Amino acid sequence: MRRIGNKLCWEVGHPPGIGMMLKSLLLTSLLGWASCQESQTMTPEEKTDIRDQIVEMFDHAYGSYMKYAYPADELMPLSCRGRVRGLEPNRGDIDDSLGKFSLTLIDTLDTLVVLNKLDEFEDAVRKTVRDVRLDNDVVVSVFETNIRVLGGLLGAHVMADLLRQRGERMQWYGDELLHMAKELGHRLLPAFNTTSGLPYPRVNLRYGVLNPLSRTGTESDTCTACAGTMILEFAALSRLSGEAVFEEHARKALDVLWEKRQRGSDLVGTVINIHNGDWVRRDSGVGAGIDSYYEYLMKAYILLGDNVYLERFNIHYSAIMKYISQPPLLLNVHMHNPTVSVRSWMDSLLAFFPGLQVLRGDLKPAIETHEMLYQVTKQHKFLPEAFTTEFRVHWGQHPLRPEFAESTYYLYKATGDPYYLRVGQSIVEKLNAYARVPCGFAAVQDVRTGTHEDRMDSFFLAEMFKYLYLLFSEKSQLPFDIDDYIFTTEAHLLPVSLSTTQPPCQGNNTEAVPIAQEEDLFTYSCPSTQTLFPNNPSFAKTIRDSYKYLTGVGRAFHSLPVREIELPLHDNGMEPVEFLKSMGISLTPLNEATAGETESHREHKGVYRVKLVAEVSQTPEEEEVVPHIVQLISPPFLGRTVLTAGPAKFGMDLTKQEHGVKGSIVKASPYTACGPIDNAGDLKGHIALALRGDCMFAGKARRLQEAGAIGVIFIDHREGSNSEETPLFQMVGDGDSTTDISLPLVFLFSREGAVLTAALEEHHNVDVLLLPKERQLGHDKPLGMNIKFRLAEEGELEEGAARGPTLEFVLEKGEVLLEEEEEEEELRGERQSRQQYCTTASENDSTEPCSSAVLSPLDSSQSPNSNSGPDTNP
Ligand code: DMJ
Repeated sequence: MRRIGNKLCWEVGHPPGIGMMLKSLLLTSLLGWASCQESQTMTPEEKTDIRDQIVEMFDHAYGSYMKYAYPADELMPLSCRGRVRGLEPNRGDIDDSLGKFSLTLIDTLDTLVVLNKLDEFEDAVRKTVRDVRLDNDVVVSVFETNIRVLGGLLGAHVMADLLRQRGERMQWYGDELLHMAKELGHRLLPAFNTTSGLPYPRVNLRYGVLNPLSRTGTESDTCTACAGTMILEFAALSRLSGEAVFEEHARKALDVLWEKRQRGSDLVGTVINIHNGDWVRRDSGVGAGIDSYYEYLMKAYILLGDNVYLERFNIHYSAIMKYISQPPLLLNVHMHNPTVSVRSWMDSLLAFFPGLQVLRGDLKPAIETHEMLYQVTKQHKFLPEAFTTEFRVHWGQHPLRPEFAESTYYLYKATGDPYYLRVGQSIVEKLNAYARVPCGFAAVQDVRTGTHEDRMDSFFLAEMFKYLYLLFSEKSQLPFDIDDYIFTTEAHLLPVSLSTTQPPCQGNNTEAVPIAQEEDLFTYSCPSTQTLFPNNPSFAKTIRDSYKYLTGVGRAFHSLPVREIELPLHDNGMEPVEFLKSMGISLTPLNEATAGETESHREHKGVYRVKLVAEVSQTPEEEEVVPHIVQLISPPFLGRTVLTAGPAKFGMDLTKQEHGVKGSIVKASPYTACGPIDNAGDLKGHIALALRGDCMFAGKARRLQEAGAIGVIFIDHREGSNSEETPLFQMVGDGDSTTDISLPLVFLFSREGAVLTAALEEHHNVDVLLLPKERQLGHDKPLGMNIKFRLAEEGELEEGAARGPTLEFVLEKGEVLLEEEEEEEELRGERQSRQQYCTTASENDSTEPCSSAVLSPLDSSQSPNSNSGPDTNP
């Protein structure tokens, strides 16, 4: 047992680890301190109002699910019906959560108890016991089924048992939920049948993994979080059921991940080979792909009291704080070369991390990162799935994820600062304003457009409402002592008393080898008010205040030194500032910005000195997405059907191919191109069509390249997506080198993809041209000027004129006009031979009606944008 000063970190009667972080760290004592804080207070009445509002919202969401969707797995809140796997278009790997086991009902059970809806809970448990089958012939994600369904059953069993023991309710309950949990545990176990002990990512609930009827078992990789997020549920199942096998398997998987950590950096990668334990993706962060692995090490220690988990967590945590944390940012690095960030964007899943930092007692970075996330939500209403280091949208989807609410709850518990109640209030208001629909709450397809998606994931009911309700509730208002429980990653409640329940098998404990590590104040202990806030009741506010204006337009997150550039004047008759302004670049003359400059510098003839206000082109995320097209050129289309497409950051650069890439299209088999390609013979020399989802774009591209395809058109699996409503993005690689991929790759949203597949079905032979939109055949370019910028070499300009980098711009109008004319000639020739093209600029064809399938080009409001989907989500 360890101490901070004289303060015990857990309460008398509990062995080490039990409830430690929850009872003391989380933090009754801090609330006492917090009450003296002068921050925006919230009256008890206001808190009650908001809590009532949250209950009303829950009723709307859960009521809609039960009314329109149950017994289906999920509600489709726009169609007001249930989502049944196989009856709706396949959405790829997202659908692996759906096992025809009334997912949302099970995921919601213990939320009903937290919200004091005990009648509804009893009724829902009866329905679960009566209706739910766990032996369906469905391939499901092991990770999702574990955290949502097994966790849901266990959390509900624990609550049912509690109510039964009180003698008022649930007297009929005979541990049925625990029996179901045990059955499900056994159905997941075949996934662990690998030489390494790392689980397969998917399992067939009826046939397991290796059975020929299972339709799974060909995968070789899994994500780190997928393998490392089993221990809480599996250990709880073992300890409640008396069967050791579950805890043993989960612990073995954690042992493998620990063994495979990069010994130099103590970081782990994102994807690992389940057979040989080699890292498949070596980028390392705290968000998508890894997140709950770290969470479960810390919480396994809290739940099970085993020091090994804490020691491992602490070593990883030091590495995270050394390499990944750049407060307030958390940026992925390469696990072998951790001093270099591999991304300039963050994903929304990392929003859970401040909550974990609270459990670890590291409040300062938790407050900083949380504040940064809050600023992002203020700017975009919700946390986009991915956003850049300058807080622009990188991927605009928001599936009503709860992680930000979760961290807000932990920070409020830790600081008692009513500021966090205001943050919670803003979450509630935004959900009502922007996600509420008549049949529930709908995910946001793109935070920039506010369009909805027909999905309401079960975690919205399992997690979001729990954290929001708890945020606005006093301990005394809850039906049980919340501090006796730990939240799983899906916010299911497991009792910390499990740590006193010995594992059924004592012989296989993970060995506690003492691990040398740097220790700090909180390595083995929980924080105290005195340590964290010595004489500084405004602790949290002081930290937050430095991050208040993070997302101001054109402002980087840290103050950059003023960069000077010198803009030489050329004899073009235009003022450079005016000229650049016309291009959307805003510059401030240095004499307004800097005092104390010598006149000679300011007035040098031919050189205009400016301060670079916006760091244009400095960061990769600012890159403009160059719209591409898929143009159908064989009869009867003859170039009239033009589909707007997104480019890829890897593979062949189509902007450098003068005439694009032409070929006839063939559908890949399997369509997702995630397994061995069956129809290599058909694909050879053709452009492959492949469905997005299930595995990485890069993996698909490699397989199709090997099969002999000459290009790939990826088609979105998200039903109804289209380029008019969703900004284009650039596909990104898999985090490793993609230089081996030389194919041209483009991406079509599903509505455009449907045009192409319909064309293929009808005409069998469809030739297409892949090229940047601006080079669309038959589409005249407006005449313009070619502008070149270059940085002058030091000393290249007249002596004394150039101090520091110098930007030169040259207008080359005449030369370009000549090229334009040549191109015009070429196009005219092509037009004559093809007879007709649909383009407004074409003189000959202006009377030809455009095919209805011609999709409008991106308008200027959509371009430029730099929206690429996170590469963890192909
Ligand atoms: C939840 O299912 C879990 O929190 C999981 O760990 C990852 N995130 C989703 C919700 O965003």
